[in-house]
Amino acid sequence: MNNIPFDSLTIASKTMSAEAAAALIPAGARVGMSGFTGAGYPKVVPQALADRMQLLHAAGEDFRVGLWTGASTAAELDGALAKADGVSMRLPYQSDPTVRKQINAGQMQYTDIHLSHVAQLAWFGFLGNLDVAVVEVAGVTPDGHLIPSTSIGNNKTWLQLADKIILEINTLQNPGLEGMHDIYYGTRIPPLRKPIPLVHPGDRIGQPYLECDWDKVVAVVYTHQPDRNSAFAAPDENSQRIAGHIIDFLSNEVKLGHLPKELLPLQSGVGNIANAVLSGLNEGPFENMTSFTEVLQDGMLSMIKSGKLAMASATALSFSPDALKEFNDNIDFYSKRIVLRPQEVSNHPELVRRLGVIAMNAMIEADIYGNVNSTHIMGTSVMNGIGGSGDFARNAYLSFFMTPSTAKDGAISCIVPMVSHTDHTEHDVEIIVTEQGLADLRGLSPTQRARLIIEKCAHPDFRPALRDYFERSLASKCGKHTPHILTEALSWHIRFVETGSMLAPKVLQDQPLSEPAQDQLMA
Ligand code: 0RQ
Repeated sequence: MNNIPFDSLTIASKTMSAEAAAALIPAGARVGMSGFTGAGYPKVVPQALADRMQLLHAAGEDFRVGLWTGASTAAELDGALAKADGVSMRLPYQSDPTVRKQINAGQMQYTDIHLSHVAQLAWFGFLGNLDVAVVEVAGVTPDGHLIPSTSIGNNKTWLQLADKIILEINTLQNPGLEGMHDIYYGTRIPPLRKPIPLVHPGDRIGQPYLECDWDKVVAVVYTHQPDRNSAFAAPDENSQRIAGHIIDFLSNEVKLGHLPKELLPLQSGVGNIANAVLSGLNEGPFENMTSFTEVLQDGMLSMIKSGKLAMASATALSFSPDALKEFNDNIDFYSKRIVLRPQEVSNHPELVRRLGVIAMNAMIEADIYGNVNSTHIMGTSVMNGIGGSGDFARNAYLSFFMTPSTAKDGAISCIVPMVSHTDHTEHDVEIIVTEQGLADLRGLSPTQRARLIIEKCAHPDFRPALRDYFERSLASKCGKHTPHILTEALSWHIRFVETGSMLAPKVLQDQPLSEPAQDQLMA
């Protein structure tokens, strides 16, 4: 319930321009903004804040803020504030080119956190006080409750914890969004935690509206602007092959009785490969599927349309312009089949484990033992962040990681002797897929994994060198459980940094597999 009486004059009395609202954010503030994968982020206050920062910087004043969000936002938020050199620290997931550049230049501190952990860390008090929340909503009910927008992310937490609230009411968002959200207010911090009572992706365990203490609302700004809505590339051949391997594998798991015929709830990461896998599933043999994921992209929308996906749970809707039109034109149909939740629920390890989610995430590279790097280029420069991949991978029923076998026109092998940064350890990675094939690592020891990953997933240009590295490691004096030649383990990355290619100057010729290796593969 709201803490103070709300009437029709409340909003009017607090309505102002973006510039006036931005002026209420002090230098050095920690600001929690809405936004998740380019959906539901504030559109005008961040730009006005960036303009103000630039003026103050020109006058010699230091003005930066700490920026917390749900996940990535868009040029009007992350981009604008980074271009104004206005962000001292950023958390969690981001994907903006200017932000990435500043982080990698050491000009912005970046704290990359599992997306399900962000709200609880804020509640524990580990991140410090939250000074201001800037949250986009689709509307306000007559009694002062907030109708969430196209993403929920951490909005519930930001609204509860912040000292001051600035609301952007985006009148372009479809009024039909009302009722699609499920805001659960039952999370507590230890020792008061109770089980989250969700046992099916479509369960509603909360309320459709965000609560708001209007006493804390210092500004309301009206906007009428679209979300980021980037288009997806049509699935390329590699993505289609990756999708094909996954679908064959899942079909076989159904035959083996490891999965029900409608599978288990799907989680799909962001990007073109993930979208291609969903397109493949839409054409594939499975019916009546469900999803328990964080971002609902075009692929899942098509699956809902075709009837293949009966119910989807997420925290954000991140559509291309075409998919957005389809969604808006048929919102009554989709709103019965989609539930949007706070990210602490959409990504909750307890629920991922209980529901038995099938997690499918993209990666940058994996090593021969199955450790996965999702975030760093050549070990030092961050790409985006871990996002929700760890929330799902560790707790999933099946955990897939997928990538083309090479990057940068074949100069980089995405299967390497040792990953240059580890986000998901071998213990959280069950199935690795490239266009070359699929390595099912369940129950295997590190050396068994290495043989399988090299033979099934590595590109033929790099396979001989990987075999050579592995066999020499095994023959060396090192431990035989996870053999490495430590002085060589990162030499592929070093070679790329120095020469622009991971390929050895003299590419090893493809050699036939040794007999023990063949036996292992056949087992
Ligand atoms: O570089 O942009 O210069 O062309 O990395 O690679 O192949 O376009 O793949 O867009 O699907 O992103 C892992 C980054 C994949 C993403 C990652 C280069 C490559 C290209 C991008 P260019 P692609 P995608 C749910 C789950 C972590 C978060 C996550 C990601 C660029 O999926 O951020 O999973 N995941 N969240 O050329 C050097 C390699 C490379 C490489 C690719 N081995 N070495 N460069 N690239 N492999 C969503 C959320 O949590 C919100």
